[in-house]
Amino acid sequence: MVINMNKYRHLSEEELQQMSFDWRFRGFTQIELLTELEVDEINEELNKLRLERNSAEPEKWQEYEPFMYPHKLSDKLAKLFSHPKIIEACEFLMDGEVVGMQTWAYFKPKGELGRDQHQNGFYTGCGHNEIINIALALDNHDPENGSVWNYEGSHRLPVLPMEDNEERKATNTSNWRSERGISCVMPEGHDFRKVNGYLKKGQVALLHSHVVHGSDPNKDTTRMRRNFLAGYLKKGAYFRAGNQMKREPIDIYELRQKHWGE
Ligand SMILES: O=C(O)CCC(=O)C(=O)O
Repeated sequence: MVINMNKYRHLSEEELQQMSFDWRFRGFTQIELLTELEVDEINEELNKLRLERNSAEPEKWQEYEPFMYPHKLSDKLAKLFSHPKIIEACEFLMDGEVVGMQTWAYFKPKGELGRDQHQNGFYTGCGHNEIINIALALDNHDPENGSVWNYEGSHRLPVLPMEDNEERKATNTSNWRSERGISCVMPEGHDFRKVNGYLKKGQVALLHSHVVHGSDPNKDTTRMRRNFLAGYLKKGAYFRAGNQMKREPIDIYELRQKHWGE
């Protein structure tokens, strides 16, 4: 693929070539973003927000429940959400301008269950390749601590039918209902390869709207698995607000200007 490098300031040609290949054939890709020290600062900030939330409403929150829209409460996280390299990657992969959609943070301590297999497009109702969800690894992620796995190439599938499992549903927390108990059904006899996830602390995974993915329980006895997640929509594309996330387009270029001066 010939890439017009004049358009890109934050991604190298090698990164763009790799991303282009991954997007075409795999449905997920990853880039380097932060140093370990920078991630430590993000972890500190998220931990502070989580503890404040929990102590403000102890009846409502379990210790490690996901945190919705943390960027709204923290300039540090708003800066991360509008990171120029992430925006550039999303513009490249969706071929156009983007708006911000959502942020949240996951804290997966040992023993925490994973998330059932799903396509993000099912929840947001977006068209093919019209939303990208990213996950910044705040620890090293691997199968032992329950990393996200993907069915390679499954982004070429349409939105799949969903199947309920009442027993799994009961494992959700009362404030975060979409983790378990509703999973997509893969086509019978499919031969998509399940690819385990490995991310180093500070790397970012980008997921195509339709790639089928999920995560396993954290079986590690000592390590957490935390991540900062964000969604970026192709400008003008349809999306569903959702009962839980109540999505609204966020002007990510305004945030980038404020925090990065570009
Ligand atoms: O990190 C996880 O356990 C799951 C993340 C995920 O599935 C998603 O962001 O759509």
